Amino acid sequence: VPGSSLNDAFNAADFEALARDKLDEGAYGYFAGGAGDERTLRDNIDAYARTTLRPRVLVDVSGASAATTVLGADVSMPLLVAPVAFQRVAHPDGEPGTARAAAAAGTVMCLSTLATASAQEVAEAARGGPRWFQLYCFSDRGVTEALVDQAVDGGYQAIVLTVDAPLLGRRERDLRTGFAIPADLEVPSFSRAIGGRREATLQDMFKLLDQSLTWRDVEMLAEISDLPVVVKGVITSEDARLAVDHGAGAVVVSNHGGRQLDGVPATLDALPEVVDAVDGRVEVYVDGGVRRGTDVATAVALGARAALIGRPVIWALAAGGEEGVARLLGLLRDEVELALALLGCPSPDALGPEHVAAPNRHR
Ligand code: FNR
Ligand code: LAC
Repeated sequence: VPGSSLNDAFNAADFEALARDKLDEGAYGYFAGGAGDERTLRDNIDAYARTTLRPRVLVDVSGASAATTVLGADVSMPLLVAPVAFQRVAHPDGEPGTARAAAAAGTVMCLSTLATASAQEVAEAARGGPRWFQLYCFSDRGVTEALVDQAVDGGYQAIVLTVDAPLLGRRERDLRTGFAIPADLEVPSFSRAIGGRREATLQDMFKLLDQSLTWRDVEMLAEISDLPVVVKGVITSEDARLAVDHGAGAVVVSNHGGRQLDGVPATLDALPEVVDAVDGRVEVYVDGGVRRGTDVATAVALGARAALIGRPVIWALAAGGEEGVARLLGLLRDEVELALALLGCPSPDALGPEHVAAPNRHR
């Protein structure tokens, strides 16, 4: 029955099924797909399935709460909304809708540089909601600085610098469908960079980005605003140490949802080495393959301060706009709270490596 479908969605996979029916092939392939043979895309999910939980019983969980903090800001749960480009391709509510749903759920929305709404529009749509701005640096420094200024003016609380995409990964689904953003769907950052509007593929947009970024640019970014610079896309201990040494305010263990270098480890498998290397100096977040409250608990147990989710938010947006995202985040918050209670953890801080067992993973 049309209209009732949203209430029939009880988990992230249900929303994907709904979204698949609504989106055309090009859009679905863009959101769902990964790079190359999509090994890493699959492994991000499989890594959670390889992990088992070790609950403790007879712990008083009567006052249990999933609430925590990220970068010192209160959030209702250790689950944040990852930056995902072109959200109006999924639904006209787009990024403002996602931002309102995240704010209502009490969690952070991270806005992509390649959004189909400006940082200002999103800030106005979700006043008071905690939000971060994801940065891709354009070769034209003026454009990049304008983006950072907009983030500062819009009350964004962090700059999330994505470092795993100096070039675009090879996404064969998009090559096959010829996925492109039509000229009537504005990507404000791109319009600014080219001084107008036109139809463009993601590859066209990436050609305008700076491929020469190095760790020095992390320091520069940290200097041009007072916002913490969160480095997104670190999966080795070497880079984790460099990130901290160059002033990163936090790091996100991410392989871009398996969309960049195919063949890299699942992020859950890379998390312990990054957590070890960072050694508590900054917060560590993780994304990729998180689909359940138990996945969030697993990530936090292994040292993540919070996890982020990408695709499920898009499926919910496609299925039901802002309302869909609100329902998804509500379901996930319930799942996280239940997972914590059944693990014998009154709060996320009570989770530790002892709550997780996996082959090759030693306490
Ligand atoms: C992304 N991701 C991403 N990351 C980023 O830093 N800037 C961006 O604009 C985008 N755009 C984007 C589009 C789409 C369609 C997807 C699926 C992903 C990566 C994203 O932030 C995150 O790392 C992954 O999506 C996490 O994996 P899951 O949750 O999708 O499995
Ligand atoms: C993507 C880019 C926009 O993954 O980050 O599609």
